[in-house]
Amino acid sequence: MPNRLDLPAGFRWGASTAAYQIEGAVDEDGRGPSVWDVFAARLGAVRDGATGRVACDHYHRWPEDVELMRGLGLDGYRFSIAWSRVLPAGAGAVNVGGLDFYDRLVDGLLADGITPMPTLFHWDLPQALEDGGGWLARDTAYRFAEYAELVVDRLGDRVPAWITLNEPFVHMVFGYALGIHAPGRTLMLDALPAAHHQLLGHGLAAAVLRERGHEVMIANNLTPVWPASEAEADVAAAAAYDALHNRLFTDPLLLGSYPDLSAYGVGEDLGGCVRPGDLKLIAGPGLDGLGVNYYNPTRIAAPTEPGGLPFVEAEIEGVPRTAFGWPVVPDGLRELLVGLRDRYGAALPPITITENGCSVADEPGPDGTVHDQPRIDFLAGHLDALAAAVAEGVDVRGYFTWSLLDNFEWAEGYQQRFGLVHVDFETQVRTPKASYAWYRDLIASHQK
Ligand code: IFM
Repeated sequence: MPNRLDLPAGFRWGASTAAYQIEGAVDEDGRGPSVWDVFAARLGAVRDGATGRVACDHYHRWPEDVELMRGLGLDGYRFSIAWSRVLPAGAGAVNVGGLDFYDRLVDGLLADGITPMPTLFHWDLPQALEDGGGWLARDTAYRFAEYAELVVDRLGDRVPAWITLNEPFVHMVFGYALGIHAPGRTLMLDALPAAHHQLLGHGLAAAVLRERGHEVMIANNLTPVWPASEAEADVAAAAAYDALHNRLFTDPLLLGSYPDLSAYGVGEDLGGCVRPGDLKLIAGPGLDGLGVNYYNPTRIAAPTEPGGLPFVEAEIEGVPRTAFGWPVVPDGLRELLVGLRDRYGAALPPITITENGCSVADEPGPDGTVHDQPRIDFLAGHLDALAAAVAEGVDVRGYFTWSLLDNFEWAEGYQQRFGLVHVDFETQVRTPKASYAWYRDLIASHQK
C-alpha cells in the first residue's frame, strides 16, 4: 500500500485559513462591514454570541503566524482577502490601507520562502453589496471581477496562482438557502441564483487573472455520495444530491453545462438566471487547477414524505467522529479523487487539496502541551488515502490542511478547534500542538 511518504517529489505542503476567521480588526484602517459582521451581531446567530471582531488578531500578529508557518516548513499558505478591507463598499473607493496589509503579508511569506495562495472570496461579502441583493444579484459577479482586478494589479507581481471562490456550495446552502451562515437568507431552492452568480463571478474574474498571465483555481467542497441502500429510490436520491452538492459547482467549470436538476423541478437555466453565453464564460479555457476541500462522505436516502427535497441525509454508522460530530472516513478522499478522474477524464485539471482537517476538543494539558492525537490520526489516514489516489493515477499536486490556527468557526463561534496551533482567545497566546510537530516532521521527511 502506498503511503504519504510516497507522494511525488515536488508535492506541495501547505496550510489554509480565511480572513474573517482569523484577522479580527474589523473596523481598523478603513475596512468596511461584511455580511459576517452584520450576521454575527444578530442575537442567536452564532454560538455564544461570538463574532470575528478580534478572532486570532492575525491582522496585528501576522509576523508571528508567518514564523509559525516557517517552523512547519510550508511550501505554500492559503489565506483569503477580505473584500471589504480593500473595497469598503464592495465597489468604488479603494482602501489603500487594506491592500497594504496584504502586501506586507505577501512580502513576509516570500521572505520565508512560502508561496502565497490567496482566495478572493471566502464568504465575507461587503455588506453594501448584500444590501443590493448579494449573490442573488447578477451585478455582484461584475463587482467581483473588478475587485479581482484591483487585487491582482497590486499583488500579482508576487502571487502566481489565485483561488477565486471558496466552497460556493456551502455559501449558497448555508448562507442563502438555510440561513445558518451570513447573510442568513432562508430561500431554499430560490437560492440557486447565488450559485450561478458566484460561478459567473468566477468566470469573469478568471478572465481578468488569465489576461495577466496568472493561474486560476477554485476551491470546491466535494463529497462522495453514498446511497443508503441499493434500492432504486435511494440510488436516485443520491444522484440528486450529488448533482446539487458536487456537479452543480464542477460540471459548469469543466464541462460547460449544468447537471440535470429535474429532481428539484429546476431546468437548465436554474429558474431563469442563466443567460446565453454565461456557461461559456464560466468554463473559459478551463481551470489551471481544481481545489478540493474534503471533510467526509455523505449518505443519502430517498425522502419519506412527498413534496420536499428529493433526498434526506442518513447517518454513517460505525466510524469515528470528530468533535464536530463529522464522520471520519479517510478512504472517502481516495474515492472522491478517483471518482473525479473517472467522471471528468481529460477535462480534469491537476488537483490541490485546499482543505482537509478536523476539529478536536483540545486544550493545553498541565505540561503545556496540546496532545491532539485524533488530529494526527486524521491527517495521517487522509494523506495515506491521498497517496493511494495518486498511485491510482490521479494528478494531485499539493495538500493544504485546514487549519493553521484555531479560529472563528462560523456559526459555531470558537467552539470547534481545527488548528495545528492552539489559540487562547483571551490572551492570543499561540501554542503549537502535537499535530504541528507531526506535520513539520512529515514535511521534512518527505522533502528529503
Ligand atoms: O472553517 C471552515 C472553512 O471556512 C471552510 N471549509 C470548512 C471549514 C471547517 O468547517
